[in-house]
Amino acid sequence: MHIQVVIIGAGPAGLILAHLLQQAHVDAIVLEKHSREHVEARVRAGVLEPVTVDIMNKLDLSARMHREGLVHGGTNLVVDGAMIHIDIAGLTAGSAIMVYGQSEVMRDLAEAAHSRGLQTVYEAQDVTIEGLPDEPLIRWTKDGVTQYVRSDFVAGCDGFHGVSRASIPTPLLRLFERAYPFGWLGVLSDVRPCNEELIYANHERGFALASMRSPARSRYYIQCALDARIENWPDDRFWDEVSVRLGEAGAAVTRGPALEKSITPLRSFVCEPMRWGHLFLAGDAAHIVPPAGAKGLNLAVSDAIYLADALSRYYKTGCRAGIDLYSQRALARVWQAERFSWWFTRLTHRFPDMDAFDRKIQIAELDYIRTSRAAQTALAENYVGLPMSVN
Ligand code: RFL
Ligand code: PHB
Repeated sequence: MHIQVVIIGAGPAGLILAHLLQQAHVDAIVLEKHSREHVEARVRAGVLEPVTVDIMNKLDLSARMHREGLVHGGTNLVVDGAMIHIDIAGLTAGSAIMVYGQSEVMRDLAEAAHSRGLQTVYEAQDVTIEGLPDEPLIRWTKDGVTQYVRSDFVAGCDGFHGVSRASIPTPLLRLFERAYPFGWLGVLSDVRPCNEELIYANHERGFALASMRSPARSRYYIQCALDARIENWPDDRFWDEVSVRLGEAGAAVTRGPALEKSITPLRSFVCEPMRWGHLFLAGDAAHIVPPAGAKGLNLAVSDAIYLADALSRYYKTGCRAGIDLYSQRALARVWQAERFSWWFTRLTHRFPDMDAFDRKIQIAELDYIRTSRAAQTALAENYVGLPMSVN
């Protein structure tokens, strides 16, 4: 069997790419290690940039998002209890973020993949890529039967731990990495959010984030030690801590049982280049950002847009320019998001080695943001996502 494009991974990058390729009449198959239920059950990102919303519109996949998602024209910072409102819409000529969970995005993408006849194989085990860099041969096992396909191209959309990046010889890659000395402990609960918009709080005891999924479902995070264990964080301890760190908004926190509780380590990571011959990397397979900037899912989507554009141009006109430029175009946006996420993490978190001087500098920067429209504009512009390059 031969197919134009094999996509490994049915996360946001893989499924957005599959839908875009279908629109461009490019043949593709998606191979996903886990079941569809597993992929949709993962509680991850919650904030969509306008670029992501636009592509869901363009794919005619946005009806439920517009019905159930929450449009926020602002966000908030809290420093030692006092709130700073960032008027995103006012500072960016009307841009807004869409609060809509990654699980909902995945459900919309997977349902449409099914109804539109996209070839998707869930529970594809032991995927391997041979014949790289130029003549990919992809094997996998499904229900005990080994299958294989030859393809023109492979899109590695299989996340940080996938096989795609691991198939590239290490001497050909440059890896850039920063590990942070803390993690995030997240709780999802069916309680009313404590505020209409998100709140990012910098507190002496560490960072906290108040987010939401709907008017009846909240998502909270607190910075925790790298060796923190879920069993040491019973619900009451979590609610006490989040209420303290959120300052004045903390009083409005409604407590409830945790539907989900998880710990995520934080890291910044970029792999260059994002292409080796006929293999492309997209999304978490090529880069990771700490979640404070809400950029992970959105970067996965912008990579998929660049890659779909490159491949559809190639199949339509034979022009390889998009393919040759893919890594460079994607990395330009990736590094902007890396910078913003790193900066926002440094601004809002308590680092274990921080001394009194570092703390004063953090507070001075937050004070500057409180009083400077220019500083607020820089934050708002990056938070809603920088425009995609079109060349
Ligand atoms: P994904 O979503 O990880 O999807 C990759 C898919 O590939 C599959 N896979 C394989 N399939 C076949 N063969 C293999 N060998 C495979 N290996 C892996 C996986 O099962 C999976 O379905 O990557 P993608 O598409 O690049 O999307 C990236 C986003 O999901 C990610 O950036 C964000 O969710 C990051 N992230 C967060 N981002 C935010 O903006 N806000 C958040 O609050 C937030 N929380 C998170 C997160 C990521 C997390 N993990 C573990 C990566 C919380 C967690 C726990
Ligand atoms: C979330 O709702 O899960 C969320 C929101 C904003 C972030 C990170 C996570 O920056």
